[in-house]
Amino acid sequence: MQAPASLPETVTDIVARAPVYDIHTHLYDPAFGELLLWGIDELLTYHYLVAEGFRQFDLPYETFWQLSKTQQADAIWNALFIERSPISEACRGILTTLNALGLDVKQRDLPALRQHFAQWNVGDFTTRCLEVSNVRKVCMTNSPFDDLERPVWERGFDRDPRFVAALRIDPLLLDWPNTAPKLRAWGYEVSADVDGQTCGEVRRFLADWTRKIDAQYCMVSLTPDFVFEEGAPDPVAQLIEHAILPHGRDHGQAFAMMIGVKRSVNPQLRLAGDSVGRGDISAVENLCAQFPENKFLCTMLSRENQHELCVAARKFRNLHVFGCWWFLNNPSLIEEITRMRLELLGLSVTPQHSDCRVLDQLIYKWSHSRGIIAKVLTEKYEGLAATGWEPTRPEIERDVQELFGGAFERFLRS
Ligand code: HDL
Ligand code: ZN
Repeated sequence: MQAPASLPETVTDIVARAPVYDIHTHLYDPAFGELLLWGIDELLTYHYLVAEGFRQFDLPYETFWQLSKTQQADAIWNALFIERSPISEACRGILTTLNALGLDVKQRDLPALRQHFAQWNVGDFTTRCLEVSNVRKVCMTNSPFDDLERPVWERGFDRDPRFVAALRIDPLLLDWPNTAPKLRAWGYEVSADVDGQTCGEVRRFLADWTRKIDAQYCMVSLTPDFVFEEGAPDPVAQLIEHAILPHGRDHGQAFAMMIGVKRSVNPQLRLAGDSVGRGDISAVENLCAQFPENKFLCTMLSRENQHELCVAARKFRNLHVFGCWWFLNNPSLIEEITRMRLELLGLSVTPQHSDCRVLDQLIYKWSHSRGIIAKVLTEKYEGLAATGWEPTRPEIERDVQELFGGAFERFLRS
């Protein structure tokens, strides 16, 4: 008779088996063709590794950018994997992915790795990655302002049900003067000054695209200095108050704010050039308090914002906190933030999203996060057991499903 599994073993097993809804990624339905990135050269040239590579390169930025994708990958492989051990999270992640795909990384043989990926087609590889990572649903980031993406939506395509859409509207909120002419060109009667008609037309634009892509939520990334006061005259506040939020109420659609990005602090790094700044939690509190009929999703990029974001979520049930985003997506910070969230919010939170830009990354980002989330959850269940409250396997399975997308889906339906 086998001894019953220990609590750590039970929690680890349940977390490993629980399918995940990955609620924010930059992946695409395979129907988008080249926009869906995958394979070893895309893994190696992920902007996280570009930033780390430049810390070791002595070549000028432009020299690197003029290299082919393969040459860029070679440079990063040599600098971060061969000439020194790949111990950073982004480097280790590639090795976790390759190992999980059954590849022998100790050979350190990049040409052999390339030969392996060359044998895959995107459809089969998509299924393989979703299976290995145990991800049941991937939410994309879909922008009507992306000139490569928009035509695919306008042409129409048979959707892969494993990929759902989120409506990304950064240019509308962050660059209205240059965005208004685009909406006019698309047939929306908007003007540079944000008046009543303009807000009505922006609502029509949001509704059209919500229907077109079946948007699960509407999202924007915001700089650290983002503030909000009801009635404020600036275009951003006006568009939020008189277009985005009424649209959200009309469609029961949540508004996701990703706050704290300092865009392009080093433009020579291109996509890798963004940084982080502490945001103002009062903007989130004001929106949640002044618009109780709206649903807000929020993740903040600064470690210093995490505790106050948890406290804000305790105050407002129309606020759902998610993810250890970007510069927070590292074991030490995921553990700290997840422990804080479980202690303050219980299971009414979505601890993680992957933010993947390359399909294969699903494997490592979820493998690494599952391990940390299981560790923190075990600690919490052991705390319960110490009081005499014995958590059962079905209860733990139910709880983990909540954390891995169930609470999020319920919040979106609420
Ligand atoms: O704005 C965002 O959605 C960020 O996630 C950026 O895309 C960023 O470049 C990123 O990929 N972070 O992981
Ligand atoms: Zn993102």
